[in-house]
Amino acid sequence: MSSITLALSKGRIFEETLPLLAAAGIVPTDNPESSRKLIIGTNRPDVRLVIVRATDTPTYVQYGAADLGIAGKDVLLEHGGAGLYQPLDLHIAKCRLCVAVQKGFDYVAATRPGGRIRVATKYMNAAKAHFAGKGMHVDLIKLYGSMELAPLVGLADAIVDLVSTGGTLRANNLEEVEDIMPISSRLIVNQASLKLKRELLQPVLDAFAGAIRP
Ligand code: PRT
Ligand code: MG
Repeated sequence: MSSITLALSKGRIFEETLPLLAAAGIVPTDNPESSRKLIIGTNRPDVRLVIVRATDTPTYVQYGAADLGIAGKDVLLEHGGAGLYQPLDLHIAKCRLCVAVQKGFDYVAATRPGGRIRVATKYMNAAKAHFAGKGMHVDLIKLYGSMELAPLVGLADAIVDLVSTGGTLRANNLEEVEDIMPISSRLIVNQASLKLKRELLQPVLDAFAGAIRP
C-alpha cells in the first residue's frame, strides 16, 4: 500500500499545521511536545508525520525521505529549493525578516556610501541579497541562534533576524531599522512523489488549500 510521509518541525509549525491536517481528515496520534517519538502516526494508516529540525525540513523532502513538508520561507531561502515544489503559501507561522541594531546606533550614517558594517545572521543568503540590492558592502557573520546578543557584546553592528511580536528585540534594547520581507510557511512537495503518488497527495493538497486563512 502506498503511503504519505509529512515532515514537520515541532513548536509553532506543528501547532499551526494541526487545523490544516484536520481539514484533510488527518489527526496525529501523539503530540511531539510531550512524546519523544520522531515518527508519529495518524488516524489514517497511510499517513505519518516525521518530526525534524525546522532547517532540515527541505532536505528530508528534497531527498524523498518525506513526500511533503512545511517550512518557513526563511528556511527555504537558505536551502535554495532544489528538488521541491512549493505549491502553497499556508499563511502560518507568520513573522518578518528585518535588520535590527542596538538602540542609539546610527544605522543611517553607518550605511552611507563608503560605510561598512558587520552583520550577524543565521540567514546568510537572504542577508547577502538584501544588502547587495542596496549596493552596500557588509561583513556577514554566520550565527546559529541568539542573534540578538551579537550587537550587545560588540560582535556585530546589526543583525538580520525574524521578528514577530518585537518582544525579543525590546527585551534586548534593540530596534528594527529595516523591514526585509514578510515570512510565512509553505507547503513543500517532493517532485517525484507528486508524480508517483498524485492520487494520495492531491486530496491532501486540496484540503490544505481550502483551509488556508490568509
Ligand atoms: O528553534 P530551533 O533552533 O529548533 O529552530 P527554528 O528557530 O528554526 O524553529 P522554530 O520552530 O522556532 O521556527 C520555525 C519557523 O517559524 C521559522 O523558520 C519561521 O519561519 C517561523 N517563525 C515565525 C519564527 C518566528 N515567527 C519567530 N518569532 N521563527 C523564529 N522566531 C524567533 C526569532 O528568531 C526571534 O529570536 O522568535 C524571536 C522573535 O520573536 P518575537 O515575538 O519576540 O518578535
Ligand atoms: Mg526557534
